[in-house]
Amino acid sequence: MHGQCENNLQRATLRSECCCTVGLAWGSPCETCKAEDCDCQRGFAKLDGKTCVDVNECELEAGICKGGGTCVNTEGSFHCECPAGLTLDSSKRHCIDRRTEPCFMEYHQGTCGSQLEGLFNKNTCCCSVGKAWGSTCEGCPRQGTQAHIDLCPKGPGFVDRRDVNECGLPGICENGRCRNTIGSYSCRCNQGFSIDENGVKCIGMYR
Ligand SMILES: [Ca+2]
Repeated sequence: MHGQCENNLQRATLRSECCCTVGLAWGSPCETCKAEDCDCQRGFAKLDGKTCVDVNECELEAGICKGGGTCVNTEGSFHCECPAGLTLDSSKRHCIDRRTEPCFMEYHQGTCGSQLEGLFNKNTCCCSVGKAWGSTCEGCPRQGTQAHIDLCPKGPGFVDRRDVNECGLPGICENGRCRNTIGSYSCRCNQGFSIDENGVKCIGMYR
């Protein structure tokens, strides 16, 4: 990528083993893989120098399946399988949760509160204003954890590289005006109201 090599494999590999399966470049300093590196069909390499055998991509690149996916090696290729309820994205390597479920803006010790109106994808909820998601009240992953990075790879406030327009979510900046920003949003409260502790809606100052 951009003239640099990334995602080093777990162990030293043959040029063909790398280039003819999951690799884009090989060696140190690395060189771009070329078609002539492969003397077997794609997914196969002469590991013993003589016969073309299947390369186990799952063993070659641990973590090739993202988002909780399990790698399954096959003859000549591999595929990712997702846990129940999750679906493979267009890259076929990343399991994502496309289910739409309730989203909660409060979560304390396993109890969910302040449910947003409507149903949302897990990432739309947890990468924006949600603290918990799903009819089973599952806490959103904490910012900075690997689970949060997997769910929100572009960081908080973004879903699939796109900024989330939190102002379009119901109940946001109630009793105030919502301003969407790239990666976040802010509320300007109406007179007599101030922002609540979650920064989500404006509440009356004299209650
Ligand atoms: Ca294989």
